[in-house]
Amino acid sequence: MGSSLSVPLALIAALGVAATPLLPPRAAPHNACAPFPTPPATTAVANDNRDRAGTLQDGVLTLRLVAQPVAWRPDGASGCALSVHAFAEEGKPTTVPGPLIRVSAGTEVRVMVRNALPAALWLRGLQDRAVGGTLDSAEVLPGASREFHFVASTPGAWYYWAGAVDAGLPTSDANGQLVGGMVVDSANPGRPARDDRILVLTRWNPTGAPGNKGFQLNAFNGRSWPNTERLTYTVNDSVRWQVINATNTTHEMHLHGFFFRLDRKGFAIDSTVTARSGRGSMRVTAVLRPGEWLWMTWSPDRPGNWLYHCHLLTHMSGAQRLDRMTETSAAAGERDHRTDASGTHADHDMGGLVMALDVRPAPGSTAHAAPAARARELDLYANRRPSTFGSRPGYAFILQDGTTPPAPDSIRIPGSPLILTKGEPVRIAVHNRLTIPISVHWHGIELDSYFDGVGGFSGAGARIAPMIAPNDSFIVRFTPPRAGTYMYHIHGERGAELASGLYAPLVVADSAAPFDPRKEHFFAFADGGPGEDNPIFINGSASPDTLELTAGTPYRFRLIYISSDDVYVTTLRGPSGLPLARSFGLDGFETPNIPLAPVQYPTGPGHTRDIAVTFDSPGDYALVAQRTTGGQTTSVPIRVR
Ligand SMILES: [Cu+2]
Repeated sequence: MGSSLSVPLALIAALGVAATPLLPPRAAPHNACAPFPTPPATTAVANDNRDRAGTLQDGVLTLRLVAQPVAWRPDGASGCALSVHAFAEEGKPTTVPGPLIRVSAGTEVRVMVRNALPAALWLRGLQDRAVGGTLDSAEVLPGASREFHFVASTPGAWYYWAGAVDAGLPTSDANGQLVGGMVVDSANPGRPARDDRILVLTRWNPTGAPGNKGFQLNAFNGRSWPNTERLTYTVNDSVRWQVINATNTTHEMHLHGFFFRLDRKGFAIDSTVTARSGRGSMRVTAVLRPGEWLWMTWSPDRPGNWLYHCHLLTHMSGAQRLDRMTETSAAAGERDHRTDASGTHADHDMGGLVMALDVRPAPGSTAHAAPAARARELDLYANRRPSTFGSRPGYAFILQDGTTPPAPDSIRIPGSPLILTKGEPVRIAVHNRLTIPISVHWHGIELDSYFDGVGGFSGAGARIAPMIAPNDSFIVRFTPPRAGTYMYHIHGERGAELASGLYAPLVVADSAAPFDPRKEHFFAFADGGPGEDNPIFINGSASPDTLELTAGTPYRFRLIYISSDDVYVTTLRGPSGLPLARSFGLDGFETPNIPLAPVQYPTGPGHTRDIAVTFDSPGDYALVAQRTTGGQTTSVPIRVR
């Protein structure tokens, strides 16, 4: 018997899984795993979804699956183990997520499923997903087997799953890892497979977890940050990902530094496919609702370290690491407010649904020279004002106006809008006046990795951006290449800095169409302060002032969504129903020829939206935000004269 490390590594090697963690796997501190029940002796292997399960012969895929108990270690061999149920291909190690069924459209699939668990299982998803079809379920009794037989006709990134009850989605209890990808490729895919990857999201969210309220663990292909796989690309690679949300909650998946094209979306749970290939909308963030999957393509044109992560804080914060399960919320808050700069954002503050991308320079390329053009110089201060939210401080990014820095306790929420010009270099000195190290992300801006704002990670090779220590500053340089609406915000956090104000609009205007404050208005949708059960803030207030506008004037509304975790439905209401407007830009990427439609959309954090609206007639209008998880609303009254 080898050491506890050697067995899983041998299994990984046997499967040809070359998962490269960003950082050495972090050994769990002594006793950190104590709250978890003793796991089964067998450890699941993280499935990177590069190997197809089963045997393909004469156009028929044959696969034998078994559902059984297993220890799942989302942080690798030295991390804590969760006792879960998962699938194995008979005779092979159990994997999380389950074995990948991957076939070309038209392939006949025969899957035998054996239930080695002590309770009955309901199986779903092992069937064809022809558009318009409905999903069946089938019960497999303990010790019994059942065969599923179908022809996979419809391309998509589906999944199969099992649970104790005949439910519509995977659960997030011990059965939450009883899911596996089922990818059906076009019969004639016409693209190289090298950069094609499948990312399956799963979740563990027990009820009654001790201490750390709201604790949950979310994983990419069976691994959780900082032990997720590091994906490696070369500049100009053509990258395609099929991202499958096999969790029972919504995620807002954000790519740093690059736009991606959303090619196709669908629901694993009801056979719907939404083809978008005609327009291929461009995004930096895409929502994945429960049971939803997407195809996305992108091409890195700049080297460096980048992230792909969920923008919901509870799915990407360090608080969801398994070795912090024992911490109470109060202890976590205490730790989060410590003042030392030793732990960086990357290795300390993030957890869960975060994936590192390592983009290497193209062969033969050399580092390009610093831009010759003279940069516009700005000084930006991260300020703090005590007792802003009851006894808790408020924060803001404040731009220096003139030659004198702003007072350290001057704040406005959201922070100062940055109005930049497309193609014009800017140099921003970020001064940290807080008591904690910070890291500032320029969300949606295509810039050099070093300035992307993930302290301890952004950059390349030995040149890694530091955290900005208290009383220190950091110079950010970029030349925005695209006009649109963006934002800047603290990246991740240690306490509740985002909810307490550390975000602001960032506009890139075209020099041919300069920003016009009379006709362009920001609406920043965010949390109304730290803690729970706060109102929705629109532009820093739960009861915003009335906006006075004029009928017949074309306006541009720039909407910015930066709550910690909430999705808001935004509605523009008028005296006689819902006025029509043109939503012509999402995430800063403008799309031409969008028809007029009512303004009414659910939007999660990490998005921006541009709306063109002309009010035909005077009256009282309102832009209303409503939380999807509750009835609470905040409105901006708009009086049109
Ligand atoms: Cu998420």
